[in-house]
Amino acid sequence: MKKEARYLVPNDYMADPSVHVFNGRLYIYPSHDWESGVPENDNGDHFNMKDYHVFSTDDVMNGEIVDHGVVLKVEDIPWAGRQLWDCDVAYKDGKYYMYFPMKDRNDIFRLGVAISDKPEGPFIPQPDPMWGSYSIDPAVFKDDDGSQYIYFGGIWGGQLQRYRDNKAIEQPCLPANDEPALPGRVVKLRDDMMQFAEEPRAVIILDKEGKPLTAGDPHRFFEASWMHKYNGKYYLSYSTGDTHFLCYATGDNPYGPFTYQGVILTPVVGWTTHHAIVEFKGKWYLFHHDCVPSNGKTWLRSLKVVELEYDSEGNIITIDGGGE
Ligand code: FUB
Repeated sequence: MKKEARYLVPNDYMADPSVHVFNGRLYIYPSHDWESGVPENDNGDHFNMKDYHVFSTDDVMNGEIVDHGVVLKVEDIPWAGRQLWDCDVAYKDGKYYMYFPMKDRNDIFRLGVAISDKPEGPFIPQPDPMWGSYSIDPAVFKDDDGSQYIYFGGIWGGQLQRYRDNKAIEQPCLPANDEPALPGRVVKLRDDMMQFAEEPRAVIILDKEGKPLTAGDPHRFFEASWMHKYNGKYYLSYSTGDTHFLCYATGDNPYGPFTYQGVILTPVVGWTTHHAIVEFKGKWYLFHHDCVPSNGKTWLRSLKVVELEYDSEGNIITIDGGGE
């Protein structure tokens, strides 16, 4: 289905939106793309982001989008190497916690935490990354009982193929096309929100026959996890990376397993696809990005929003991304 969409920040390149409603207002936490001159490769070196902005609004499709400015930057993070990719923010007991992936000085992606008293930041980084953290794309989900979980992980440039059972392995290893796909990860956060409360678990996505999606399946997990709840069901959504879809799978608890359901967004203009799904003032929205304004430059992406709809059975109605 083709639907009316809005570019949210027409004067700058912003990507990878995480979106939450705090104190009745909608806050957007994107990555900040820029022309760094680093050549494009499968490792994602061209995504050489160095700071984050926060945006907020009280009217998604028509209202003013307030830019709260730079809220965290690479040079303020004590363990910094390079590349601030997709972040997310969670709230607990009067504080806002930003979770962000960045390569350390050994060029290994870790997840960091930065703290603020306000949803719009600025965020003060902790001296070290979270213990036992690895890979990219943290997305925080708060369940109805107050427990908070981080979904994370991404293959290729996201480095997930370098880990097994949460330990680094000597040789990176991607499964063959007929083997189960590499799963994303989910982990409960400790009560103080600063560390994992347990070992991260694999997020398994099954087909309708109960078999794990294979590495050769065009709808398998690649990166950009997001979790939301609709009518009591857990909806895991994610990007399929090199096949350029946003897909979803449903389950009955935050750990899964999840059963594959379908495509949310068909390919956009641009290589990556990334998103957040949020309810605000009684409507559901898909926030994502594409490269139309930069004429297809993969590393210069623009934030977009479109209304999301479900049918009477709770299936998400597929949106036309306008690419390919
Ligand atoms: O922005 C860098 C990476 O591109 C993100 O971490 C991925 O999800 C993809 O959007």
